[in-house]
Amino acid sequence: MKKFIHLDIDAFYASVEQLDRPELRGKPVIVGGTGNRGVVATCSYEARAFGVRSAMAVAIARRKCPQGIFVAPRFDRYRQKSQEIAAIYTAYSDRYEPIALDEAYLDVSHYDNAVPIAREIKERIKQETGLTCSIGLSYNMSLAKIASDLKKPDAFVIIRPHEALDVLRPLKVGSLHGIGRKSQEMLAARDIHTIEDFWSLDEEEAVRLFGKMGHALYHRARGIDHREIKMDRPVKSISRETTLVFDVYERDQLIPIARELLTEAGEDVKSENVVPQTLTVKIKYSDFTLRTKQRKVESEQQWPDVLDELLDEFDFSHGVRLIGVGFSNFLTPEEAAAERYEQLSLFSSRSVDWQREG
Ligand code: TTP
Ligand code: MG
Repeated sequence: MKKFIHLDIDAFYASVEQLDRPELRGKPVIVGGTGNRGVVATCSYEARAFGVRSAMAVAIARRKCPQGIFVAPRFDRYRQKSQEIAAIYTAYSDRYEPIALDEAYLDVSHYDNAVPIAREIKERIKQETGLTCSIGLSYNMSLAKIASDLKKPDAFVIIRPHEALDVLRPLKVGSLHGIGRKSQEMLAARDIHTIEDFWSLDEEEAVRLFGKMGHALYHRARGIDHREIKMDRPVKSISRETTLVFDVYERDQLIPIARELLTEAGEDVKSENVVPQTLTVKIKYSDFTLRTKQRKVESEQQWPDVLDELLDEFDFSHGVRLIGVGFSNFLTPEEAAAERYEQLSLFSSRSVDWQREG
């Protein structure tokens, strides 16, 4: 099963202002164009209690919340904080996709239990940046985002496969990423308000109303979303790991588990269309010490044998609590083919010459 985190800082600009100016904490802070003609970029949850919202005219916000403290945005500072946040979550996965300064998706499928990982990220963001965030964890990107929105602020919500439909059922259709305000109005005119109402549309009708996007919306409303993290940089490693139910002392008991992890990581490698040159095995012993061993791999056929060889290098007598299998040092398929050709021609250059002469 895939696992995704969606994280989103609470009232981002306003929280940074409250962080830097302690006198603003606990107060209705409204960040925006400070003239009366500006609009609200965001506001603290204290200001939201008065009905102030993003994109609202500042003049209206003043009327709703006369005691509001209006401050001008400081984008450089927000970018700085954004980098601090990214430095934390990128340490947990190679596959992440920042969506905004304060928002990102993270593929955490390689952790066999992603729950403590998600908690740790949330905790570290609080400790190290001083900001609270809401985190959603689920088996696809759409549900991870819905989860992080469900109980904002300072939320931590998991949506498991068997819960998805019940969670989705009562939500406003607008909770689905891809249904904005206009679409919501269009659907309301057809008496479709909740996701359960949206289920009454068949896929064809959804496509008639939303064009190509209709397919995705039809499925997302049913908890199905096969999107992957969009990477704007090459992956550096692909791995899978699992914590064992009991400490294991026997190599033979570890082999089938390691093979399974190899298969799963191997599938990710193939879907990424890369050719790994290094295979790594990671072992965490019962005393939590961590050891890794790695070897060069040239072709997929070698993976199982190299895995066995790597396992031979470990001492299992201390008891193993976690095992991981990973690939790294990727080439593109073209680079890999060129590499093979070079090696081949090293050995066969004479015969090539001979053929040419002939
Ligand atoms: P959001 O994450 O949408 O909002 P937020 O972080 O302020 O509040 P929350 O996540 O708790 O609901 O947007 C992130 C930042 O982007 C926000 O702090 C300010 C900026 N922004 C605008 O400038 N204009 C807007 O209309 C919105 C929605 C956000
Ligand atoms: Mg936010």
